[in-house]
Amino acid sequence: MARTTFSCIDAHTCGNPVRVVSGGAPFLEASTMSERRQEFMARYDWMRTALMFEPRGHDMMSGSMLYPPSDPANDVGILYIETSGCLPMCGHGTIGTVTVIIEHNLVRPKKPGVLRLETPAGLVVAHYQEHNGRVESVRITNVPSFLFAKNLAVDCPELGELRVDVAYGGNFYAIVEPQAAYAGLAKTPVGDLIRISPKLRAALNQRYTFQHPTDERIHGLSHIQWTGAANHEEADARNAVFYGEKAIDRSPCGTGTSARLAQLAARGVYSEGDTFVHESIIGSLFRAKVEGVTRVGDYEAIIPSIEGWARVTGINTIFVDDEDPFAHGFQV
Ligand code: PYC
Repeated sequence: MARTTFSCIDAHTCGNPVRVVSGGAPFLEASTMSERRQEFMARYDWMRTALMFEPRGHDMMSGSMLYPPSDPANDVGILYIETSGCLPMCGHGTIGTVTVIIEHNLVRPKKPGVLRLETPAGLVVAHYQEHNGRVESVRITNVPSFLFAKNLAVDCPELGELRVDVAYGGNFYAIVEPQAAYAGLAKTPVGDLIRISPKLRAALNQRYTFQHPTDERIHGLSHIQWTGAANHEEADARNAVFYGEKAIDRSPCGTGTSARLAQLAARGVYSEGDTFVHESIIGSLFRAKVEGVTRVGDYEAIIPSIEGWARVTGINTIFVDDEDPFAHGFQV
């Protein structure tokens, strides 16, 4: 019998799961996290499906693996694993991973309170607040984020014609705002969003091309962000991000919040120094800020920061047994 063992520390960031693989990640020959992501997807994707899909995971499962940084000025490299694949960047995943790293001493930061993280999408710097061995909050300065396309028309199954903007915040997001065919989050059952989102994503990817202007490895629309008015008194807006095949992010979504802030900044609603509080489908909050402005290729971009919290839920030793017919997981 051949059995592969993974040591994992499970956590959640504002409600969404983060499974940090602290032992058992494969050795990757490539040196940058962007190249390692390609190598992992080509050679070891079974590890992702085994750890993320049922019966060891579930529809919302998301996690990370840790690698040495390619630049000695940085602290650690992060590979994101998720039900949908290996994301270039994941905000809730980063906040959870930083919390686990610090609370469980997985990496010694070069500078206390700061972790410089190499992600497949680029450098992300995390500042964390620690008290009595517990990380109370994490603020990440994300990769440059920008509005990619405005007012795209799409024939959305079940809803009819929709207009969406597409923005990049580490992944490409279609941002669906209330309009004639979509009444907003408060009036749309979550089950409808889960059923409609993959069809909308497929329709958009079929009709349009989404290519990062300076990184040929980042392409394709992966997420749908449904927006609506805030419920929480401290929030400016509420959102529900769909990813994978059936998942609605329980957190306010870090890369989605970055994309939304980039869209609103491009409209002139927010500018450098402004803050934006984003609420999730379960009422948890991320606090975002426009830290600066820059350019990505021909696009005007913002540098967003996202602040949130995570809690460790347990330590999990996971076996993947060759004789298990569901060794590599399944989805229904
Ligand atoms: O927080 O960036 C995020 C994220 C992406 C997918 C799920 N969460």
